Amino acid sequence: MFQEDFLWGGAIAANQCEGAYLAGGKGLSIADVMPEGIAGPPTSEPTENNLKLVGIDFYHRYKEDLKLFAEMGFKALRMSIAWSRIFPRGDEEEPNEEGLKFYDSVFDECLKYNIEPIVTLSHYETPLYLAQKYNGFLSRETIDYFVHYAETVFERYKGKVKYWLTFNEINSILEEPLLSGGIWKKDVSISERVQAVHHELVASAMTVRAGHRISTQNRIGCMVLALPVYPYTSNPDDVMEAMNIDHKNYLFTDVQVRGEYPYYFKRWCEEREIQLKVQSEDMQILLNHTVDFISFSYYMSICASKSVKADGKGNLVSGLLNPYLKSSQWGWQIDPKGLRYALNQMYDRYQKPLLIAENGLGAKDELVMGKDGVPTVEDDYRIDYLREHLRQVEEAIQDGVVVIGYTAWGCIDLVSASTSQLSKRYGFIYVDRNDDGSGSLMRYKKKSFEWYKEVIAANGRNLH
Ligand code: BGP
Repeated sequence: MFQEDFLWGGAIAANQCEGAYLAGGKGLSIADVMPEGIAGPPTSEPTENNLKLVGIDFYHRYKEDLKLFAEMGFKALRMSIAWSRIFPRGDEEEPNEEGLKFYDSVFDECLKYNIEPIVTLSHYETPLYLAQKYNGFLSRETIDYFVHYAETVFERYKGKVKYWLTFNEINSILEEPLLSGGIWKKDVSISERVQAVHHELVASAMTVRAGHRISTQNRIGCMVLALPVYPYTSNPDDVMEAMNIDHKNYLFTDVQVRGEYPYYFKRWCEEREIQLKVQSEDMQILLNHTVDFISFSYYMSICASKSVKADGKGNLVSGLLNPYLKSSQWGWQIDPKGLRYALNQMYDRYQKPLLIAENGLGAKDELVMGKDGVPTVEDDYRIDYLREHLRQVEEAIQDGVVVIGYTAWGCIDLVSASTSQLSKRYGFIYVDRNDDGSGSLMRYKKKSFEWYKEVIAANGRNLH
């Protein structure tokens, strides 16, 4: 049984939906110069083939979109603030009032429908200036710029927003230093990546401190990319390999939730000749300002082997294909039970409330004429995916795990983070925009729209 105040909703990120990349005094962010997502190199300036520059024009159409979310009965909307709308370069003292006003209007509109905003402070959209001038979180200075930004929005939206997430998928920084850490330089060594990790973790803890100081109502969570890792075979070498990958991921939540680097971190660094630069107060800050809840994205699991090379594709990380699972059109392996497993693993380790901040199926959709003469998409495959995952959430709740919400990723079609395509659609709402940038930007309800609306209305009681 889902708790009565379960936060049913959807999730989006500013850089993937807002567009209007220069409107209202916004500065450039790294997303504005990554036309191929992580599939290709960044460009020196925004280029026309970058779909994120227009996105789905949420900046101008948020009222229409929020109305549709409200019609589905959303209790929550996970969204991000584009840091570069508030601080166009990232290192200014004074915020950009127009940027602040925009989010005032978005939050007011959410609250009008009793939709609780859950706000990510940094979702793959570091201001470009900070990336180029400071190499993002590789520099210690960026900690202060980030905390100043966080304090500014905590003050401004006090009373409107109480759920906050610090860094989206913080553990992806080891694989994607530009996307996740705003590190502009090429060839980022493992030592530099880990140094940036430390800076993000300290920034996250300082943000928790600031958030709690500014309002006792604030509930501040971390956000990680959850990735159950199964040993490929029962060979103990494969089991150890799976454990090592787990350790690399748990490193982040261990610090953010427990407040200290885990016992295995010292050896891990020594083996890689990493010498972390830590300031005297850092460890105390990490210890004293842990998060209130844990959120994570879940799309897939992977298999790990010591001897066989990875052959799968995946959400920023890839492993070996699991012969027992099917894959999405983008090669991500579909594993609903892995979500129950992830929830249990996480709860077992931390006993903190969990929020599923992202989950969904990226698929090619075909717009067809509906019975009522309005175009729609018959996305039964998406309904099946979501139903199976939600059944497993329910199982985890029966297991005793405390789950506070589920925000389906890309509740309205938006630009993909990894490939920057629009044809990789996740939404309950179809947006008429294509990979070549053509399209009317009109919104159409898919079949899954009605389905999700019924799930929310029944508080998940109709999933079986
Ligand atoms: C996560 C990101 C999201 C989102 C999602 C789906 O990694 O936090 O921003 O995009 O994955 O990935 P993609 O858009 O690459 O299909």
